[in-house]
Amino acid sequence: MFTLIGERINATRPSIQAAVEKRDVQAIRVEAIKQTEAGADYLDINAGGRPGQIGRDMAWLVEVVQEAVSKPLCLDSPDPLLLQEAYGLIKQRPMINSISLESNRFQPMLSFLKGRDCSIIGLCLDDQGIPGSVEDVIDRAGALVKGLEDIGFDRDSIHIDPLIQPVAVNTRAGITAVEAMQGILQKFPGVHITCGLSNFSYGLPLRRAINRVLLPVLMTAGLDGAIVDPLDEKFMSTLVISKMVLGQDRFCRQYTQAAKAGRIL
Ligand code: THG
Repeated sequence: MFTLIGERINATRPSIQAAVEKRDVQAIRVEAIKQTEAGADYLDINAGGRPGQIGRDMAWLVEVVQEAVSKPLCLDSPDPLLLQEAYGLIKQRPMINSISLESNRFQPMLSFLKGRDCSIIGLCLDDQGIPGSVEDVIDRAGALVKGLEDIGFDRDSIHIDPLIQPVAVNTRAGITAVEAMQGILQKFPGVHITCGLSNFSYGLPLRRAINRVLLPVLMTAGLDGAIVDPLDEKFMSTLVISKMVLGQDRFCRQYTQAAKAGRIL
């Protein structure tokens, strides 16, 4: 199964930031309901960074979204204390987004995660910053898997994010991601691979056209989840077709349903 994480409730988006500041329940409800209807499996919740407010903002978002829909949440923050507060409010097994290898964050995050019932996104980020080579990405994935397995997580709960680079910055960003994903799955079979797909097209015009081609390329390398905008209808159409092409749609049932409903574009 492909794990679709709806990215829209993110306070780095100005409209969400404004809704959070005004405590505009309706604006957030609409985002939660629309993404759920569009087929999101999880709703990413990122409260942004209002100084001194972020804990309260995150708690408010979690409560408003859970009132509106019954979907598991993907709690998006690097701060274990903030995650701990939000975790105390959740009603369904969440995804924690994310743990990284940065030395001031790795151990505190492991302490928070130990004994909790959740899935977890592991970012291939350490003190050296963004990984340079394919081997770097695979090594970091290995360190994440080891740290998480050591505290009791099974591979099915681990989603590795190799951190896709903008292709406008690095010509080989796409092929590096492909090779890294293949290598991770070869060395650590059973883990999941996810990413924020839109990083790749950063700085280029017509980003959505790029994102929806990148998707099946990466799925062929083993990507089985993504943090994306599920209201992008052409993207969602590409996802349905890609699953069918890659043998993940028995009897072409989902494709046929989507076609009937006018969702193949
Ligand atoms: N990996 C992981 N988590 C992540 C990311 C990642 N969380 C945050 C981010 N990246 C994914 N989420 C978003 C949320 C919103 C937008 C992009 C990524 C977004 N982008 C518009 C744009 O870029 O054009 C902004 C304009 C708008 O307001 O719509 O909205 O990589 N693990």
